[in-house]
Amino acid sequence: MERTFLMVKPDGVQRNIIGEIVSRFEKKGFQLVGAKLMQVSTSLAEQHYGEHKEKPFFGELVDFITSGPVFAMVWEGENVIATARQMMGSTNPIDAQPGTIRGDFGLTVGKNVIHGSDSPESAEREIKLFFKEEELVHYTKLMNDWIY
Ligand code: RTP
Ligand code: MG
Repeated sequence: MERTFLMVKPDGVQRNIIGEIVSRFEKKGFQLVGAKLMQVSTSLAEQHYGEHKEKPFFGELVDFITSGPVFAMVWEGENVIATARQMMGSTNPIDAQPGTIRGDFGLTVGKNVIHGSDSPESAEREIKLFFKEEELVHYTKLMNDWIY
């Protein structure tokens, strides 16, 4: 079963929409296998967003993601990586469709509420960066028989 790393960014935590966001993925049928409220350090932020190191917005991005607590999560399910990206909507909320998380809650590209892994490689890398193996829970839900 595929896994992805999702994170409610500091703006989402401050705006009290952790529950709303978790609820969307639960209702879709995905399974939460790990979660924690945490403060991201500068070093973790720089590693997490390493692919953007040369971009002009890198400094702002690191400052923003370390500006307050985030809610880090690992979710499991068939095609969860691509589906979660669809549910998040486009990076810039101007382009994000209504019904997506960024389309419904975001206004600016800098404060766009949620992060999600963009490929199986990023998912594996980001899960390892944020979670220890023992923080992830293996369990079966009987409800899954009605989903798959
Ligand atoms: P994320 O990594 O946070 O899930 O977002 P994403 O894949 O949709 O977008 P990505 O290209 O990876 O960019 C990472 C974050 O950088 C900020 N950004 N700012 N000022 C700008 O032009 C600009 N472009 C990107 C966004 O907050 C984006 O989520
Ligand atoms: Mg990205």
